Amino acid sequence: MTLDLFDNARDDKDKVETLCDGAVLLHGFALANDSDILDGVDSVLAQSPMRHMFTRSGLRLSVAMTNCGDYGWISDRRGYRYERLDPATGKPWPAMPPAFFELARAAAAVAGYPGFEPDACLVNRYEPGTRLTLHQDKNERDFAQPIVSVSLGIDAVFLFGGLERNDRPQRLPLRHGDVVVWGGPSRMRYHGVMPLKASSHPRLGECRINLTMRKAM
Ligand code: MD3
Ligand code: FE
Repeated sequence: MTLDLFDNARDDKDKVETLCDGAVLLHGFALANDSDILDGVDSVLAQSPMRHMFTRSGLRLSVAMTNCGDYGWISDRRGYRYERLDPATGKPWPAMPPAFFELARAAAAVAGYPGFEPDACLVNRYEPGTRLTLHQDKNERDFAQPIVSVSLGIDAVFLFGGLERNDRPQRLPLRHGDVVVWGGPSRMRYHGVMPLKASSHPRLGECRINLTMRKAM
């Protein structure tokens, strides 16, 4: 049985909100399947553990990451790119759990992007104080493909800016179960995450997990 009491406490659940041209926030869209999704996260982490990657210039990323799917996003002294093998294990990334794929596909369809078939899922882990600085996602081959992000665990304040780094970003609170689809003209917007405030989630503890599903190749 799922914790319906918590689900029902969310009066915004099932609200579909257009954030800007091409970007849609599906409030609580992952709540109905959240235990399958979290089981999927556990199985991915058991095969390809979370790790802190480094940038080309040798800086350690404060967000811990791993991946699943045919391709995984990595950063190291040679830069950012997608790879078929996990450098930590030498093996292919874990298969994308069906619950991830189906959620991404369904969310993309609701947002107006039917037929989405992600081949990569980046799993990001934030702890209180962790932030993600403004950046664009541009390591994927086809920018016409949307990106689907799933927020799990403690709340975050997401920043979404414009197409220029200097455009003042808007702040958007994201909660456990929220799904955002970024496509069309929003796909190349700068975005980031404010330093996480301390709080606790019943299943994940003092932690936020974000899944970012993409068509990398
Ligand atoms: C807006 N992750 O991994 S997901 C990332 O919460 C990343 O972990 C954030 O940005 C996180 O690259 C945000 C939401 C997101 C993802 C891709 C986007 C927003 C986006 C691409 C274009 C515009
Ligand atoms: Fe990003």
